Amino acid sequence: DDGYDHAAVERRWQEAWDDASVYRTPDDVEDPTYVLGMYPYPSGQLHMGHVRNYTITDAYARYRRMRGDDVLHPMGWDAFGLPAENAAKERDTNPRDWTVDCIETMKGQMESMGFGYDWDREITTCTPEYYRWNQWLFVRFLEEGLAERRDAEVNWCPECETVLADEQVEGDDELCWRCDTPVGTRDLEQWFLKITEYADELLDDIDDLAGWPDSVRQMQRNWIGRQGGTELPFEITETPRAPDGRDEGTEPQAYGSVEAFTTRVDTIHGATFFALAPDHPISESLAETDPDVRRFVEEEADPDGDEPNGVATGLTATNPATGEAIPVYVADFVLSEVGTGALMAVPAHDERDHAFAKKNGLEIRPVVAPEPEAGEEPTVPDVESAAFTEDGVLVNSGTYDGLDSETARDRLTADIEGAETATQYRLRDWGISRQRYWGTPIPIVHCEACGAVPVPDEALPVELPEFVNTTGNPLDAAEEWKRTTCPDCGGDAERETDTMDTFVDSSWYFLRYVSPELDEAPFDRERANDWMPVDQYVGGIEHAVMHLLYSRFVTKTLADHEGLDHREPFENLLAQGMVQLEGEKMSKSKGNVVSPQAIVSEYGADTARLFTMQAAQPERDFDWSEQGVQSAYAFLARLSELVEAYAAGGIETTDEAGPIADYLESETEAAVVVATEEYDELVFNTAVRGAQSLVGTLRQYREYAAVHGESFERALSVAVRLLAPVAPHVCEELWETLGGDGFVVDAAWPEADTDRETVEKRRRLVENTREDVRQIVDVAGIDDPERIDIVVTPAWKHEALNVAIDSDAPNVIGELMQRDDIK
Ligand code: ANZ
Ligand code: ZN
Repeated sequence: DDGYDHAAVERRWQEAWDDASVYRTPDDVEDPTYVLGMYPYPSGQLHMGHVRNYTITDAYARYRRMRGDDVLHPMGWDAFGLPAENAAKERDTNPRDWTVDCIETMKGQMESMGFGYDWDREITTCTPEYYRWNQWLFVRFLEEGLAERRDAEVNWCPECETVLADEQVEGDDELCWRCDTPVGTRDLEQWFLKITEYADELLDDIDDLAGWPDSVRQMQRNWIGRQGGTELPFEITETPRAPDGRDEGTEPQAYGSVEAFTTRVDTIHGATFFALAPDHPISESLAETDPDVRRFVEEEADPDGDEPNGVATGLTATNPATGEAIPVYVADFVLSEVGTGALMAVPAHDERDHAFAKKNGLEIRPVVAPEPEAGEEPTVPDVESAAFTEDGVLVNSGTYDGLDSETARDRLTADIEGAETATQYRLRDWGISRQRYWGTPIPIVHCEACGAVPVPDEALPVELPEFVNTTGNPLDAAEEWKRTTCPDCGGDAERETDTMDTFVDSSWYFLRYVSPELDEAPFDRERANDWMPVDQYVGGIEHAVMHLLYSRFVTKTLADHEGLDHREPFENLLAQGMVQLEGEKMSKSKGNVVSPQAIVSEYGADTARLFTMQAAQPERDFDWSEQGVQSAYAFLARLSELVEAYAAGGIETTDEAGPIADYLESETEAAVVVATEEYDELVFNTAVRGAQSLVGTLRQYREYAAVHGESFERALSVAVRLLAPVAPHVCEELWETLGGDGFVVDAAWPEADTDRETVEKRRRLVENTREDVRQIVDVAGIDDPERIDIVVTPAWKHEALNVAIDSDAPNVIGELMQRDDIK
């Protein structure tokens, strides 16, 4: 039994499924189950990560279908993006043709894997039929006040000549994620979607996402980064400085009050200086008259540097708790987009402030001590060499001495005039403008008289012009395309030449699948309300933050404004682990890539699928192993041989039931119970293992004796169905061989009328019995070891016991007779 004709079997059933349209989504939906794998970027090659991702969704979709659900399991292409543009430049073609080619290749590869998609619902984001709705959504965002144009400093990759999202800038060296060039900055007018307006809801609703991995939920929480703190005013005074030649004797001048944000107002008595961001309005106005400040702001400030840098301003701030005048600096570790862009600095309790104070010879005054032992006085910490950053007990803080940090924060916020509790987020608005060709044109017309005017819905889509190979943005070079008239006043105007971040495409694509051809709206509300949320979403952990957060945000806006009844898009999320080789991620640069196509042609898709599901739990990384592939293949070959031998009458059968048939029936039940539970939880490796061991038992039984026809056949039919979600082609073939009704794809999932607990109990009993019988046989010298592995019912043990008694092995018998289950 060293093989089977996998190529013929797979070809045959792929055609038969296709002819019968077995994967069509039903129109009437009673038990909707929406199973979705993250759609791929059409790079042109399906890799092992795809194979694993899509085998998980496919096996689960097949399982749910056999359970009788109405299943939506679609596939599409995340088809815009930089690689297509770069490839087009390299090959002197255009991004569209390159993308279409890649899609064709990958679709063929997916079909060869036997993934059961409803291809009638295929979507491709670079088609005007799709991106039209990105534009439509953008105009809705504008109408709702959720989109805005702002001047913004952006990450700029000089090599790709494009703006990068923060997340596309990698590592401490801040390199471009695509080309590893060091990233710089630029000021540009950019479009933003105001995701920050949903920050609280996005954060709070994470608590309800019980079907998501904790790690992903925590990553989302950290990304949103909500922090409670205090905002409080500091009076700023101009103290004339001698070197400026100004008169030292005059009265200080009031400069106004500046708000600072702090999470540690309990440390306010230790605030020994005040710091402003380089682009704080006060810093900018000082820069006009003070050459030191100007030089710092324009040249020296380096927010990404290892050390905090700053320049004294000659201003002082009044500490509202102590009334003390403290110096004001402009410092590059203060960020204008965090809090208020100004902070009270406490060198004794904050690391950056400490480093800055050391550098500039400023006072380091400890005001919080570690919590003392009960009944003891707090010991003021030594903060000369490092800050003490934890909460503790206040010292050097006047009437607040002895309070714990938390209580002190509440008191001080209440006591300081003008202080208020405040919340601050790490999350920023979503900048979606990209200076790139291969994306959705932002549907805006710039008119000198009317400003930025949205393109009316009737005029959508704004289609991309033909690609031209230039160094900059091809849309800027498309003179004819750019020239247009203003939708408001009819005057001459120019089109916006930026395109959208491709994360816009993927932030709602799961909704397009419910009505992919709809011409009036991005999605059919009723169908979306039926199918959504996605029951099971599967994809890579690299999308744990942005894609999932943007999708959640857009879903919430659609619930608020477009009649969607769901506020969360993905009910259950599985982040699949990596397929590695010798512990390393497969990558072209490491030269350790195993091609799925090679495996499919040598062993078949079923083997590739079985191996990837069997190797580990879906969340775990696992190592590719040729040996593992071969053993998966050998298993499928043995299964085929067994079923075919049985169907061809090559296995001797009897009508007479007996202990072996009983045993087999309960093993079959057990396999159903375990596999069902494990498929429900997407623990495919365990589900498969159960079915495989049932097949092993059947093979032993057949070796041993004439098999009980009815229970043997039922066991075969069960094994084939339990394995069908993972190895669909060969199971379809064997289902036919067994005379099953219709396709196994549509067959009913086998039922069992026992539960897991009973199964486990029985298994333990069987194990004990088997152990006992082994001993008996050993001592009695019964030469029939095969039989032990099969015949392990208590009834048979008695039989074996009798043999043992006959053969006079008193010690073992005596020992065995002590046990309850034998007496
Ligand atoms: C006083 C203080 C004392 C602070 C102390 C911290 C520790 P994290 O660091 O994540 O807790 N901050 C406020 N505005 C800022 C800005 N625009 N740019 C950079 N840093 C800013 O964030 C909160 C702290 O960051 C705030 O609390 C403030 O320093 C600083 F022992 O205020 B703290
Ligand atoms: Zn106009």
